[in-house]
Amino acid sequence: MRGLLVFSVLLVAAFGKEDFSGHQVLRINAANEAEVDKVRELEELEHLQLDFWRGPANPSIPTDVRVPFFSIQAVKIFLESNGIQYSTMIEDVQTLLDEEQAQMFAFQSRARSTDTFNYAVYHNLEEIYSFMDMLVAENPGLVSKIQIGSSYEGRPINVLKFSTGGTKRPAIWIDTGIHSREWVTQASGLWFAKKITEGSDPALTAILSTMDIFLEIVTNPDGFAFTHSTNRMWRKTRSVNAGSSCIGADPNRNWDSGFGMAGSSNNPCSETYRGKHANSEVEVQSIVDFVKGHGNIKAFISIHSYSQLLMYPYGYTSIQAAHHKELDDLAKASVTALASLYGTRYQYGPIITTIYQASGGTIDWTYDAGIKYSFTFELRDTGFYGFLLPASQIIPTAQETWLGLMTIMQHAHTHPY
Ligand code: O2S
Ligand code: ZN
Repeated sequence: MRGLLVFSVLLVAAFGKEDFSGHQVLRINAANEAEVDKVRELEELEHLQLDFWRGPANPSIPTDVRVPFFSIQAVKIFLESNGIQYSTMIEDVQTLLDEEQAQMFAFQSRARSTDTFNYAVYHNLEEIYSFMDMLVAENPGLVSKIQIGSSYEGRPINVLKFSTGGTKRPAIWIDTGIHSREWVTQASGLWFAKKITEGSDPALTAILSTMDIFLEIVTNPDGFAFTHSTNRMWRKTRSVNAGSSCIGADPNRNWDSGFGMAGSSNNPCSETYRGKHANSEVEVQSIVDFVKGHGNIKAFISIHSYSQLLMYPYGYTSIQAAHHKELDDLAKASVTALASLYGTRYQYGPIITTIYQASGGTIDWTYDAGIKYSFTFELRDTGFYGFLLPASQIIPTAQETWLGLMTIMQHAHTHPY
């Protein structure tokens, strides 16, 4: 085992990709708040280099954490000595990564059209940007591409606009991939983009007769490129933090909504580092400028994975949103429609009680900016594969999520405000 580990570390050095051989993902089931607090102590031990995939939140939500090989014994001893239940969710992260890479390599092809594009595999940034250009070229009367900014490393931040006419019509915004490692979301975004152009659904045609749809598939291009080139588990942006060797800020903690409150970190090495100040990340500022410039966005849906949740504001406070009842009813209708296809069950509710306190989040800002129908989806799964969802689940995930999205979009269309 040790020999294999040494070899894989050398391999990384040779090819630059981070190797996760021997890394395990543990699922920690804290029985009460005291045990959750104990798990939080682990978060502070930077030398363990733990990567919390989810949590710690509250006793009703398991905490999933990726543990490097060299920390596994220490973490298991800590949990066992505190009587905290845990199980192994992923035995070896690199094994799943190797399978994912093999699948991508096997199906790598340069699609000549969005009809021959393979939606059932994961694609890199270049393939996704090429898809966007093909979709625009194939649908000149419906689809256009807008560059709303450039990323920290200078990549274009592209948004697809779907419009049948008019100017500054009431609009719906959907973004995927703000956390770069949540690959099923960008992959679903590609499927959504194609679906919108198919014109076979009268309900969608009705929406597009009076509303525009904006879809940002790669909302964190630098982070996404990094997940392909170097570290598949990267979540944040790739900005340099003055005074720290740690890179990036969490783009879902960087918005000017409860910024800096509990539910984010001021440590640049944390996965939930909020950034130097609100909107410090250009990937966030670009959306803020676009939303303010447009001024007529009626629904804002930001898509993450994993956990199978549909959430609405707030994340930074337990104060109920003014439209709590309407949002809760709409979330219930949305997850019911989603479940109707394959039986996939979602929980729903305000961010802070459905998952955990999170400050500086996207939809808290959009809601407080006046966009009533602000929602965050957490796609499949509930913690078998986590971020490493097999590509075979991309299309089913996209298909069921679309039903949930349509429920929200139809409500926004029939309930103008
Ligand atoms: O941590 C996060 O950003 C959450 C979503 C928030 C709305 C709480 C996901 S990535 C688990
Ligand atoms: Zn996320």
